[in-house]
Amino acid sequence: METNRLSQRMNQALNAQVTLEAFSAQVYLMLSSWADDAKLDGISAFLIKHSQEERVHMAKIMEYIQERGGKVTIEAIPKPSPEPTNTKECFEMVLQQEIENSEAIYRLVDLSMSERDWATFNFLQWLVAEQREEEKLALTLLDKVNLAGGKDASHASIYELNKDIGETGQEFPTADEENPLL
Ligand code: OFO
Repeated sequence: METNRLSQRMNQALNAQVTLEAFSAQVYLMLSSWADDAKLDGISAFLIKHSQEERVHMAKIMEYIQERGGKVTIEAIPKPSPEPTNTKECFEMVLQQEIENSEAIYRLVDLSMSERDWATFNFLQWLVAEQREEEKLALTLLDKVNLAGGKDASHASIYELNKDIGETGQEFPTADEENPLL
């Protein structure tokens, strides 16, 4: 008897999203490491916490595939693009990454609708809502960077920006809470 409740195509597409979330976590790690090297400790701390959030997304999708009787296959994670050269570029990369994630999730929603796979459609609504929040956060941070002077920001405004972003809250559960398999 077939016990995988996901179509082969959906299983593969969700698996690709697992890899994309892992890639996203790598992008945030790369940005955090750039910020640390640039002595932006607040920005670096924010980005490393966000990297963990991407790992929570990855773990939730893995758990969903397994719950439906599917198979998770761990693939290689591509190398992130080169480091930014200033804070504005850093937060443009953050926004770009989030938009690409949203678009990949929308393609999954389209697939779930075309297959009338309502369980997956329902699961994906959590990620759609999550992406809406993440795009909002990324846009707000980019606005702050631009207000501080963008790529021509003074040392004084970068100092304030670093402090402010370091204090930006990120409410998200740990991977352990989200995925008891971990
Ligand atoms: Fe920041 O996004 Fe995951 O999905």
